Amino acid sequence: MTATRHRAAAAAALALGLTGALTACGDNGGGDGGGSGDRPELSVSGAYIPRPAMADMAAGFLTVTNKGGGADRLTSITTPIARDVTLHTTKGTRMKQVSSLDVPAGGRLRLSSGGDHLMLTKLAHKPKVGEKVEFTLHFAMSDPITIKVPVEPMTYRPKD
Ligand SMILES: [Cu+2]
Repeated sequence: MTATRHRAAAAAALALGLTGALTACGDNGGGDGGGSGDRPELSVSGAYIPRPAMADMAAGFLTVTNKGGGADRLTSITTPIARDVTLHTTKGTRMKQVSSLDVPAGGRLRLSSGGDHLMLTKLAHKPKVGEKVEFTLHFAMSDPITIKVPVEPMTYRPKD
């Protein structure tokens, strides 16, 4: 049972190209012990929600920076203010819902006005300027990260 499970996990890790995860299984007697060199190291900055025009839908923007040597993916976001949060990419003027967004190793995932974004629907209430909304970001590899996201005026643009 355990061996089967382990093999399944190893196969899954292989399929994803996660050699670091395999080393962590400890079967190969490798000497370097893994370290953090091939793992993602994430932080979140610049998050905000523009005050929505409508009562039932809002957008969200933020940046996830990855200082680690391993890639990760943002897979979902949960928040008390919305029953549904979806991830959208924007190509030109077309918006498409996706199941995850890449956070490249040594790079960042930037969600910004006019680009990729979060869509909050089924709102518990309409967010007000000055309010802080809790977001929990879920990733394929890393532990969840919880942040407080300020609601900003519709015209707000981040400085960078
Ligand atoms: Cu959208």
